[in-house]
Amino acid sequence: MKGVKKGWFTPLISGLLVGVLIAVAFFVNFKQLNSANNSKLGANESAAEKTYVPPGKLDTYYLFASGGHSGNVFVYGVPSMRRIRTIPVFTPESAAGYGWTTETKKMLGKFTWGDLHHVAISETKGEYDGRALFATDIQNNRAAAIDLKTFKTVDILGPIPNLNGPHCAAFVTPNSEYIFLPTRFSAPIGHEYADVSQFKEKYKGVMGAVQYDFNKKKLHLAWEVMLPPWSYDLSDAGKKTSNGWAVMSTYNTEEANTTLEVGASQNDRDYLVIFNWKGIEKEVAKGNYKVINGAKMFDPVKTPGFVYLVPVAKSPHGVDVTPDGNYYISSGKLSPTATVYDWKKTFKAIQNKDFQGEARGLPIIRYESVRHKEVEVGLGPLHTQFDNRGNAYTTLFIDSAITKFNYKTGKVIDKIPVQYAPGHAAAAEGDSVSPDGNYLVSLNKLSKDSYLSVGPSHPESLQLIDISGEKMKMLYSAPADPEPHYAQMVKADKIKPIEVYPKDTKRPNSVWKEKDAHIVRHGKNVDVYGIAVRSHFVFDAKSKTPDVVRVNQGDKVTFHITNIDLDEDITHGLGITSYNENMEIQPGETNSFSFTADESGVFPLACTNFCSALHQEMTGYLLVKPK
Ligand code: RUQ
Ligand code: CUA
Repeated sequence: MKGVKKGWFTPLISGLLVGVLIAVAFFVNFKQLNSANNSKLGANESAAEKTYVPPGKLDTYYLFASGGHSGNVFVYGVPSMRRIRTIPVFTPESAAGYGWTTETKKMLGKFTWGDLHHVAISETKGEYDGRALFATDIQNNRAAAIDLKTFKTVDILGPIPNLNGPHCAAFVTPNSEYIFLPTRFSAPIGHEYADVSQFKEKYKGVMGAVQYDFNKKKLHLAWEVMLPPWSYDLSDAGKKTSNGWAVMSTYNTEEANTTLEVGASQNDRDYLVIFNWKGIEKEVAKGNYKVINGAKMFDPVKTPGFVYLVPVAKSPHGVDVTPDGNYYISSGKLSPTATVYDWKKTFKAIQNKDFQGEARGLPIIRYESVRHKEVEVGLGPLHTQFDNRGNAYTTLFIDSAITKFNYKTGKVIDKIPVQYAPGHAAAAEGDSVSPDGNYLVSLNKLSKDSYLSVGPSHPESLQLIDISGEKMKMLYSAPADPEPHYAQMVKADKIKPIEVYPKDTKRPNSVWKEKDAHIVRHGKNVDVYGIAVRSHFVFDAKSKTPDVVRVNQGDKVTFHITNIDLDEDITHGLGITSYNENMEIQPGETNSFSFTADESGVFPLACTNFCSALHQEMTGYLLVKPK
């Protein structure tokens, strides 16, 4: 019996035990799974909360992102990451009539595209001041200024003589004294002809120093610096203790004249180029320059003491000055290390002539004398941003991540994956002397599986990261059009846009009363001085058909239209059927376009911007009488 009892009892007990154990294990496991799910859900929920800006509420930051080869600037609100505006800069844009109006046509000249890589907000005492935004076109050698009162491009300078692809720009000095434009390509000065076999003798790098007159809203070229035939990459201006100096990175110090992929990756080290812009400014004021193609060219080899080289790991892609102005950080794209350099040590080394030789007549400062820390950040380090607690955030293109480290101690603190291949990152007030330390946006070159597929080419992505704590937290991913290169994030209350253009009765070509609208004919020139007001056009107040313009075939016709609706957001447009003419006229604005009426017939015209319930009735005719 015992045996029998034992026979059934033991299996029963052990079976029960096993069952209980499995149940417990399952329960524990389930609980763990569940809590893991919960915490994941919790993380997503809190991320969603942190980016949610309910209807009627506004974002706390503007993010100005470069639009790359679209030639535009994209404006986002942060933290919602909603895109709120496209500012056309180097490329025509029909919604705004940009490239059709007389003024914008003149600004764009013969160019219909640009490659807008870097944006820079104007600064006062090293703080973003919200007055203007600068950008450069690295293809057609131009610089642009955008007025942040109207969010419109107000001036384009260029093509600037002697420059070839100002990729490293735009970076402004702490009081917006200058916008520097160093070149990516070396070429013979002034587009002269010389075969690439004469690269070493004939080709040069150049750095342009451009100034902006905030009152006249005009850019002009102040002077240029002749540089060795290398490629200059992203740069930064000194601040606080290093104010008056600036630094740019270079590659192809090998001076390869073809197949740069291999040719420019031979040397173990390239250089950072340090220059004393306040000193050069004084030299140029004294007349120490040579005029080349209309530019005042300063030669730092002939007049030493203003430009120095510092060794850096091979093929660097940028250099960034810390908010306190005490350090500058650069990495070689092909080495996993970021080097933190010390400005004070740099000045001391210059004073003591602590050099390790020279290249192309420029002294090379001894690396060991100026290096503060070497930090293992990860693979493919590109650009660095900062918070307000002494931390740096370096993007890692190859690792698809961002590494956070303390730039004083060199200690790596955190690393966060991003989707995918980040170029730049932009921190809140990140290039100023006082970053906010709360948000960082990773500007990624690839999004792969992040969004619904739109075919073989996917959108780029902007990822919002919370950097307020010890660990970085991913908050949001917003798609972007090609191609975000750089962005700056500025406190929303620093930007003070106007609501309507001021009623300025002295403004050329403006008309402010319906009864004053008129048409002037001088031979073949027909000038229409009209108004747009909800919901009609008046071109000729004295005519029985005030919204009809009659011209002869072959006439040169100009429409000058003033929008006299001085109400927020009441924008009109004017488009002429079949004539490929369109413009936008914002409240209180006067705009014009001109064309030759070479085709005869009847051409309906209409307001293109929905302005009222009777927008559809806001029409008229252009009548072109055949010859
Ligand atoms: S560069 S992605 Cu055109 Cu700013 Cu480094
Ligand atoms: Cu005016 Cu639509």
